[in-house]
Amino acid sequence: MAIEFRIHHLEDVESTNRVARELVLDGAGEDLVVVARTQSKGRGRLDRSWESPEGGLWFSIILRPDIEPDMVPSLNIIGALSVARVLRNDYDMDARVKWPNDVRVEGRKICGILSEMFRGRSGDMFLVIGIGLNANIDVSCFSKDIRVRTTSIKNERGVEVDLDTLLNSILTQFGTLCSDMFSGGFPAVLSEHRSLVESIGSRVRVRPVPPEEAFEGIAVGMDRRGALVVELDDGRNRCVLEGDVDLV
Ligand code: BT5
Repeated sequence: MAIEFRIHHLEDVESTNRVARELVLDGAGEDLVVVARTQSKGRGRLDRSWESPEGGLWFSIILRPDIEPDMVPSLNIIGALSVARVLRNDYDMDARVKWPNDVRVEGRKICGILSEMFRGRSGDMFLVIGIGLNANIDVSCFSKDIRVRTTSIKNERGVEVDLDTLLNSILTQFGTLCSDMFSGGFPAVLSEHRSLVESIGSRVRVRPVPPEEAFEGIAVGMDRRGALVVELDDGRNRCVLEGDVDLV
């Protein structure tokens, strides 16, 4: 059954993930989406910053999923796949996924995802999936170091899009993919995700999180949780649940 999301619109916030967390601690339930016009302290993974001017789609989905912690990456995969599907189907863009969950168009990042898990007041585990999508942004407004590696719907298509329509389309895909996953259809979800992942079959350098020594190998696929499987030079396979991956 598709999820009925409630959407909470805000103007200028520090970070929608932070607002989402505060709402949960104040007793808000799951299936709530917090969306903001701008973020002054948008966050990426590992405390990196996320530039969030007006025109982007900055939102966080609050879920209370009944899953083991090692399955959390599967929900990130669903987030990335939802965005990629909408960009591909509705906006005719060749959106691909850079494992684990960046969405890129011709090698330029258009969307990033930050998931955080924590306990609500009742002690239940909540998951906040924060999604930042460069929609009606001209990338020339980004700082110099990220401008060259970044794109937006506006830059790719030459038009501005309706942000509410975009959000609803992504949430519809997200809800559908979640129901597929919980009804045993995750292998199909993974195989669609895999077909869009840029690095499969290529030599990659992996920097695992939590930090461990970086290593290289051939990205050969993903396991049932969505972890990246890398074939090392000695023939062994190593699975990475979280980390940064670059092509070498
Ligand atoms: C991410 O981290 O890609 C996760 C970004 C999640 C942002 C959303 S917006 C709604 C919600 N609320 C939040 O506070 N966060 C989430 P990571 O893989 O660590 O990438 C971060 C890096 O991307 C930065 O260090 C920059 O190099 C680059 N970057 C920053 N802003 C960007 C943008 N708008 N578009 C593309 N790249 C960007």
